[in-house]
Amino acid sequence: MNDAKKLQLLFVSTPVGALGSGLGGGVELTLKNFAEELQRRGHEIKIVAPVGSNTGSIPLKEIEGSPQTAAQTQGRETPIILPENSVLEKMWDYARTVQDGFDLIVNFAYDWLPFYLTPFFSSPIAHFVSMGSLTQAMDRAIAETWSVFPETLAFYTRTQAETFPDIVAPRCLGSAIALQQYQFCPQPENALAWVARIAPEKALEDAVMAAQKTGIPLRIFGQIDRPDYWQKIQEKHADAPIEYKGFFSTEELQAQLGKCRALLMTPRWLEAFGNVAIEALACGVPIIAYKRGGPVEIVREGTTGFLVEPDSVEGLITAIDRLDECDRHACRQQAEAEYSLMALGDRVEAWFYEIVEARQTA
Ligand code: HBI
Repeated sequence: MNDAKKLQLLFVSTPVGALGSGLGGGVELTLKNFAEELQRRGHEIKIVAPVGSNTGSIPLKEIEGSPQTAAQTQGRETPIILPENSVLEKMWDYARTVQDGFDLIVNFAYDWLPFYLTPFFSSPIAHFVSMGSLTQAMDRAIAETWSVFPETLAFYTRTQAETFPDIVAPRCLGSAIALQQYQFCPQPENALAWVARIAPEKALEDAVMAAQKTGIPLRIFGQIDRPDYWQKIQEKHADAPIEYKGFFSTEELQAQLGKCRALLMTPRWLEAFGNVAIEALACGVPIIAYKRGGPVEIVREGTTGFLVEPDSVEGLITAIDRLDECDRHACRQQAEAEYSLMALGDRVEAWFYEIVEARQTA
């Protein structure tokens, strides 16, 4: 097949909220990155997303309806649930009616319905899986799609893909950021950074304890998702050198993050990727992260950061003491080499061509 063929692509968004609302977490940035980079390469993209979405210059079909409950809030044995007047159902009904006009439909939902529908569509469907294993019903839907159409699945990282049963040699796309929006900062101030939604699964208290023990101030960035949890941390560690900065735009965040000596990543759950890690690298900031999930594949031990025993505050402290071994230029260089939109675009384009080609020769 001629790789120069320009594709007509229909992107079907996550059903948990409108694009641009932040409710869709990291996958919102991923969808935007895919769309902008592929459009730049001459492919034609249309996005189907819940009403209220914002996709800039990319054509958008907005769909009304009730959102899907976030999968990470449900237990492993939760059955498949669709609300009345489901936006997921209506987005896929729209996709069905327009499918003949597209070479490929791309699913960004971590939900059962699009996996189930795959063999019923005449156009091929690519699935981008945005989280690790959470429920048995989704594990099965993903495994069954894998067994029939393995080329249609892609993940962020190997560590994430390995949480699913029966997935062997998965396609992993990683992630990317618009590097020109991040400025390299060669000389930091004496401060550490922590960037995430403030919620128990992100374990801010571990970073706070590390700041307290080392005496190095911790600057905290992110939406206060759980005010009760944040309140408790402040009460319990009243004398810790911490400062809450706020939830910032990329422009402001990168300016502040760049001035820090390191980014601490302390999640208790398995982070599928962790976009803040590559934002830090782009600013020249090394990463100190628990050795689980996406950061395991990002951090270059001793050069662009350290991976420490999960849930060990002592491990964080030891790594902080060794920060001088890291090289801020190497951080920026790693971001440029591995996490540019260009590099991501090459991987995504190769994936899409492979699916379209497999369908044509089938
Ligand atoms: N939950 N049910 C469901 N469907 C999604 O597409 C979904 C989700 N939870 C989170 C999520 N997507 C995104 O925030 C990812 O970035 C993690």
